[in-house]
Amino acid sequence: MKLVTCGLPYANGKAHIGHLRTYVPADVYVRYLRMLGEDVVFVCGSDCHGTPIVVNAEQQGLTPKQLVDIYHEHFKKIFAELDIEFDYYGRTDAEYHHHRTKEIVKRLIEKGYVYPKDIDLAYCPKCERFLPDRYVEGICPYCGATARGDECDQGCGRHLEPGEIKEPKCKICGSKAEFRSQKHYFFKLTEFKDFLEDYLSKLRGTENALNYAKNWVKNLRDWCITRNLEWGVSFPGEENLVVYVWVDAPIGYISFTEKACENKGCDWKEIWIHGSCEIIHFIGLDIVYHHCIFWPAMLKGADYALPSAVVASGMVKVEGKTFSKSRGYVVWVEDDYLKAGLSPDYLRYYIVNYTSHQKDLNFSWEVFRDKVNNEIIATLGNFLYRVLLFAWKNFGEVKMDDVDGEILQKISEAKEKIENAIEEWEFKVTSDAFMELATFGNVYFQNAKPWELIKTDKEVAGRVVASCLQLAKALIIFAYPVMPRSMAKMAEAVGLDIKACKLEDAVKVDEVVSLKKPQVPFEKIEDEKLDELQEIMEKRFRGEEVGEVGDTKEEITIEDFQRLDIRIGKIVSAEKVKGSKKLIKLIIDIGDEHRQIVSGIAEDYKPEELEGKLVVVLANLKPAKFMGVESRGMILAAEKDGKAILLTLEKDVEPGTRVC
Ligand code: B3M
Ligand code: ZN
Repeated sequence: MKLVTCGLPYANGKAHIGHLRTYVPADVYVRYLRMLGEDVVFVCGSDCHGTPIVVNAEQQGLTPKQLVDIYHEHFKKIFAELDIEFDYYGRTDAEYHHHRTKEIVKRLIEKGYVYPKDIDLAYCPKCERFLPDRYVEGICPYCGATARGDECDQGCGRHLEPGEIKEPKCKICGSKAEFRSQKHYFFKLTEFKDFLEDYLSKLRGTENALNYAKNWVKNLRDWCITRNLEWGVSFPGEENLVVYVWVDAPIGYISFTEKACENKGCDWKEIWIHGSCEIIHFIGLDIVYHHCIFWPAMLKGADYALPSAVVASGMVKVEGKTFSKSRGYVVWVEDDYLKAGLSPDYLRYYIVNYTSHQKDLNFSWEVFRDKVNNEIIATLGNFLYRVLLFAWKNFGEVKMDDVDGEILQKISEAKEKIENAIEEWEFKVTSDAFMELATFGNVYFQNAKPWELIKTDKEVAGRVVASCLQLAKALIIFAYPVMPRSMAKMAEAVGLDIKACKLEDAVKVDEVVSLKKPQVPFEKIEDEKLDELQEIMEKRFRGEEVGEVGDTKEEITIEDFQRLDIRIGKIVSAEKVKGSKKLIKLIIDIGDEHRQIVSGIAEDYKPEELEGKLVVVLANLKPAKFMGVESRGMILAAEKDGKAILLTLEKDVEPGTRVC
């Protein structure tokens, strides 16, 4: 058995093509492994903790849980639409995950690998709180660049330990932070130096990951594993601390395996305790340190099994520019791609086929157009459709007793290429192998001219068709892991149960093949659509607002609408929430009661402007807490240039009046 995992996306924003760089190849890999007869468990899940999520939630006027719910569902949907099929897709804020994390941390404590130490941490006197990680901004002590609390993201890229940052400033209120001493807990990473050196000399995976890791292991420091936050897995024995997100996130690989095994009826301990399976991590190149240094040391310290391979994908560029959401060098999976109605298979093929898994991938619509038109449609699609249509029309059933030896030879060669490439995580080589086979098929069909032969000698034509059908079957099998949706469609036409197929079925010759009318394998993309997508991308580069392709919400019924309790309320009092730039606490008269509602409008309205105003209130929204302040309901506003404009009334009415 093998376990394959993917780095956990933060449930903190929408999926973009940079995410897919890891997930698509991992899914392709798992599908190939299964076609090689391997038993595979494939897991991933949302990374729900960490300061970016807490900060972001606060800025959007949501609780961390609410924010995480939104993006967890988003990622699940994206993965389903791209046919990335995990055996289990979990979330790290789930009870079972907290349980496993605490168990492991307790074990590390018991075994003497964790010690307390007083350190000087950034503290905001105005907000009266310690400032973990992204709550603080300052100067990198190593290179002098502007950095955030846990990482020098704009300079040397180093991981920063709490207390290291110079000239700290509070990210929430902007005031100058001071240093105050506080007790935190450290993991004795330095004790694992010899172990790690030996481990890394045996670890398999892509060269990019292994080379970096071998360099870093020379310079280890103990690692602070606690943070001052409320959101996260609480640190055993310390009520006010949670474990650092990079302690609990990789433990998700274990807790999600437990869940996957529950469903599949296998034993997770075989994988994670007894070490009788291979564990293969697919990650992005930016998180090699965490996976090759912190993680194996933690596992070793807690007596868990160790990963066998770390496979790191290269980074993603957009039109040759370094990926950057803030600069607009980004392609959103849902808004830009799926909503344009494009087949998931095109993007899967692009990601796998553009370059070696380890190298940087460049996304451009121009290359996309070329790959879809010339490779997917004109080469693979053309061969499959021509052969299957011709065979169905002229034969219906084809006797396979005389398949050309040259064809079988070519199929075997391609199969071998694919098998070797899978071993090396070189998915470009696998996809090139089936595309070359399709090119060969087109030439073969064209030269043999069965459409002429059939007029003079149906038997000879039948042999050509049988050979081409064998080749078509092989192509469907070989291409299925990369383009599952289209190949499943093609498999139906030749009566293949594709889900049960193994790679070796490509060289097995059946007695007869009965054909059904084939569907067109791939839809052509209109030039206008690609031009539109190109235009959206360029607009975003220029920093202009971009409407989504097909930006409308689904229809609802009047009953759906009637479930909303919307009424008029009168603001009785308003005050700013302590320690927040955006939040205001309102007491609103909604007829039968005075409601407390927290709203993110403090940058657009002063409290004194609000008192006495009539507003529109959604009264039956689930209660939530913002920065510890309870909110029961929401007031409605329009948004213009990032500013809130409150909805109010044309004539005065009594508070509590229904909106219908
Ligand atoms: N949530 C996402 C990243 O840094 C982070 C990965 C966790 S993997 C255990 O790419
Ligand atoms: Zn502050």
